[in-house]
Amino acid sequence: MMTNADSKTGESSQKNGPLSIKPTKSVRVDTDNYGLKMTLFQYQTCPFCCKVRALLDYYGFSYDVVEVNSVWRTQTKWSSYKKVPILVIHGEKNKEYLQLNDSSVIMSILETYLMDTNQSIENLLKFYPSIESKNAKGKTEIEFPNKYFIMYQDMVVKSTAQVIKEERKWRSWVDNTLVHSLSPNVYRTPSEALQAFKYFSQVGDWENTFSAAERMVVIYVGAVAMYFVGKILKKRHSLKDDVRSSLYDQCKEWTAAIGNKKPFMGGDQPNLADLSVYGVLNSIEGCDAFQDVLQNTKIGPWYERMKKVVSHHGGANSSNKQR
Ligand SMILES: N[C@@H](CCC(=O)N[C@@H](CS)C(=O)NCC(=O)O)C(=O)O
Repeated sequence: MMTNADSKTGESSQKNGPLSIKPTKSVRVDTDNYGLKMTLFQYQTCPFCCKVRALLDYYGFSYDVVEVNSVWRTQTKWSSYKKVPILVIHGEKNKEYLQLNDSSVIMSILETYLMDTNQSIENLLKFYPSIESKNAKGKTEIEFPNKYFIMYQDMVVKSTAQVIKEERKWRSWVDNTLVHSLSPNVYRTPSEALQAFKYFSQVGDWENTFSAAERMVVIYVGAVAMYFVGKILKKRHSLKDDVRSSLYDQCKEWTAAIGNKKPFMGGDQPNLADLSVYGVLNSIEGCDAFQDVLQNTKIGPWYERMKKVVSHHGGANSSNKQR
């Protein structure tokens, strides 16, 4: 077993480390007084990265973004962890930087931090060890067993155990169920797959990430490949033949769980489950599948509420947030 923090020891001295990479974009929020300097290494339309951005924007954090080239991944060569999102926190205490891996770990650490912003992120990172194992095909897999846990330590907790469990349950449902419906849906037909890739190219600023020729190859080859991958994933995750109805069922399950007595799963304000579902659906907002979801389920009003509260930094000034 290694810890999330240990995995970074020694890498901070590398020449081409994360701090040497020029951000693609800077998000600045005037009211941000959290005092963290952060860079998100991401793909714009990766659902896991969208979850993290939903949280950062909701709480009104300022942060830089490095858009990673999904083919060459040059921007994450410095990291032994090969997935995105990666959140780099600059200059915490003795370390040049801290590396936070995995969307759910990042969300849990920041949520824990917000309960008392005097806590050091370096210490919080120790609560989220990673475990490496080999899967049946011999590929290394990394798991973070505590990723859905907020570390309450000696804080006063107002929420009931039931509410806390529900939040964890739905966060896990997002990563293990909802997310698996995306690819089979957005790549359902060759033309939808092409439309999805064109949308990803547009919002992911691929004009600046790839040369014109590379972009064409990525879009057309990617669309064909993902059309077939979508079919494999549909089988693997036991989706219905009509993959749309699996996605509709999941959205209906989510809105039914919220009920009609409160605006968000978290009550008057979104919790990490709301932010996770929103982030994942936000990643496909420009695809036909998302428009179909709006037309065939009642998730629209909740989604619009989320969009508003996230884009207006509804959770800003949450230092010393009580949970
Ligand atoms: N459990 C991870 C999953 C992240 C993930 O799978 N990211 C994809 C992009 S959507 C990735 O980086 N894939 C590259 C790879 O698997 O090598 C999280 O929640 O952050």
